[in-house]
Amino acid sequence: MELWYTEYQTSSVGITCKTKKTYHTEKTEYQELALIDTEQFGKMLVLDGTVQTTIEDEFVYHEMITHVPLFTHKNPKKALVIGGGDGGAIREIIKHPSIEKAVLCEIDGRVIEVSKQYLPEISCALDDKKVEVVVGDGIKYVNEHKNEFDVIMVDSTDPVGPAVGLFAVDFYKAIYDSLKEDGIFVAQTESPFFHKDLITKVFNDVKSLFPITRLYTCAIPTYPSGYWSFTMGSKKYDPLETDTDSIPNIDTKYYCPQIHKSVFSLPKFVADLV
Ligand code: AG3
Repeated sequence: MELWYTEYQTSSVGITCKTKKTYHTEKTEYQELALIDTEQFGKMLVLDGTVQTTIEDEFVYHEMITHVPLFTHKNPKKALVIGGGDGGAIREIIKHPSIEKAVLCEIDGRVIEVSKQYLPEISCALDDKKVEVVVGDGIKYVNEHKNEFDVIMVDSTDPVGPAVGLFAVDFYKAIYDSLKEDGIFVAQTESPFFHKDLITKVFNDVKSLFPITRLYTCAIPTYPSGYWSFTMGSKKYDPLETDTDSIPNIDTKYYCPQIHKSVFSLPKFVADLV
């Protein structure tokens, strides 16, 4: 018998994948969690019916949410990931030569545990000695840690349920205060095709706090519309002024010095959102 999994991305569009196996399903304290194996994309983590990450395309998202801000900063030593319990962003951060410490603050400890069990390719760095894992509320965490981080990445789920507060201007203000005086913040900000109002709102909120605000995009096949955005707020460094010739070679599949600046060249309809 064939079993197919569908995420309903909007009320009229979905992505459907033929599955090979269901490894795990549970209702955690915060959300419904599933770990399935798909023919096309390999193992897939699903939260509340939405695709979070897959073995085949996770590199795009995890490299783009981390290396763009890390290489925009001149010397990042301490980084924080809010959400991101699968560990993919952490795996990329610790590839970075100057990083001394990476903190993961994920509200749902079960996401971390299930990822460690079934997605070692993605979660492999969570036990690294430079990594501290905090199971807790990211909003509370940034409010309790002021002037501490060089780079903060918000690797959240969609702006519904447990993640609503991670798209609020008060939270961005707390992040601003949690960053050092030359700190950089990046958040995943959904699809330029399906979430236009959200992108405009987040950009304006970030712009009201940070002197430099930039939007960048990339292709991620398993996310709604296959085209995704990230919003950066920076206190001092402008990614468009990064000296890309001095970026060292690190082990990546999507990010490279050329991509560092080109992702900020936006199609007209996306540029018009901000
Ligand atoms: N977090 C962003 C996933 C959003 C996808 N949305 C959807 N499928 N409707 C990814 C977590 C990876 N560390």
